[in-house]
Amino acid sequence: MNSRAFILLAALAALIFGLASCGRQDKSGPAGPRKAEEGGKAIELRVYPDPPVALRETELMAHLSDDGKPLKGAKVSFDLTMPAMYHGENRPVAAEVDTGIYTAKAVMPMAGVWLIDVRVEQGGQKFFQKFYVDVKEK
Ligand SMILES: [Cu+2]
Repeated sequence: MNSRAFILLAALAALIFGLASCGRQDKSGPAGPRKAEEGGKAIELRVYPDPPVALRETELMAHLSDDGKPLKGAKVSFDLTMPAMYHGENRPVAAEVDTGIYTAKAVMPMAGVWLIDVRVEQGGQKFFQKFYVDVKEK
């Protein structure tokens, strides 16, 4: 085999290997759901798609429960920030789409680590949970 053919073969092998490793990464599956509980009040955050993609619409969904029962009629909002830098206010307000399930659409303008603070208010009580979400490059 001459050297030119060898280089071509090596490049082809690298390409195939690269595609194969991308395929494996894609099968790693969703990162969520994320759940935290305090004083019987549980907040589970799901994001669609998971992981979210920068500059694309993401659906945020909070499943709320109190002592294991779905938490109805709460005011829920999400506060989206990037710990590394300031991106301005990004606080979509959620609507209750089913008992204890609240959703809002959001756009995160940059890939990287975002902090999603799920804020809940019900019957004069306020509570929250913060979740880290890794946003992918477009
Ligand atoms: Cu940023």
